[in-house]
Amino acid sequence: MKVAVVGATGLVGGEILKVLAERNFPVTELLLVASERSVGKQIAFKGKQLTVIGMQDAIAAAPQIAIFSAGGGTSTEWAPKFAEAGIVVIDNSSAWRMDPTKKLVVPEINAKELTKEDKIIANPNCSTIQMVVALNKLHEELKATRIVVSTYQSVTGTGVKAVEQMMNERAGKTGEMAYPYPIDLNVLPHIDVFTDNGYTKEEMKMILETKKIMSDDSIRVTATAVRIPVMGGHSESVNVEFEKDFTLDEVYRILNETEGVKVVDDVKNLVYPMPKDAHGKDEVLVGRVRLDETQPRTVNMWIVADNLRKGAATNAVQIAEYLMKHELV
Ligand code: 2RA
Repeated sequence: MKVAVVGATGLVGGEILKVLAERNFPVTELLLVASERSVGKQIAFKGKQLTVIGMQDAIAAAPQIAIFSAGGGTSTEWAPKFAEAGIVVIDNSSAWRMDPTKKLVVPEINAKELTKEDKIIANPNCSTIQMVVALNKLHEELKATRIVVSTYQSVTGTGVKAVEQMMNERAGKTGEMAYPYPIDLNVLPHIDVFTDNGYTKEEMKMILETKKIMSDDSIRVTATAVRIPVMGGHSESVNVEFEKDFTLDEVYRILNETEGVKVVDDVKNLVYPMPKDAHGKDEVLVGRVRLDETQPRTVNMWIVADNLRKGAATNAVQIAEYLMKHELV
């Protein structure tokens, strides 16, 4: 399989290269693609140095799959050009996620909807992916009616500049600011831009993408997205109300049977999911599972995953694996 990674010099791009190598994705030729200012840079893949090329050269080289992680502007402009050339685009940006003509795919949940006609496939937002992986089977069995989520998101979700801001602050150095305020020793209730309803775009992504991936517009979702000075993964406090009655044991049984989930929950021994444990892993870790004692048929849980892995790179590579396995590319 000839594969292009567009945005190869970014944090997610780097993680895609790692995931392709680790999972032994059968890459016959890898094209590393980035904006003009990165063309000519050298990046290692499986022990070989590869040279970064530009967008037009990537199209001319005719890969079968292009995994984009270069921001919404690049995806809006270039994904259709790749698709017109017959290249299947798996896009990590928010550009195509809510387009009704494009599929928004988490392989464990809805890859079966993919067909040969899908030339631009959207990868959901990181904080949405980990939540729906944890909740989808519970929804199938118990029917979720309302989700209240608050996130605690890693600076790696913003990118290299944000990691540098936090590290500079930690070292007492000044440098470029990725956020409007200091992030170290601070918490920002603000991810992505504010929208007219007072929610941020990150919060609206969680609300809208969840319904699309779970194919259920009736689920009521409300979200508060928060940036914290952490690396390694995003954490989420999730309160879910269901239509059907259940016991806590059933919730554990369903979570234990959910593909992609690892239950990490033994509070007597102080065992619960943390970003430092999720870092570098592909599973979504779920713990602190308990009944909401204020109302029936409702549970609280704590969901943690590496936002650069299952939240971005791994999910995209799993989509590519599915396309290949089912001969859709
Ligand atoms: C963030 N969700 O963490 C974004 C990354 N896609 O800011």
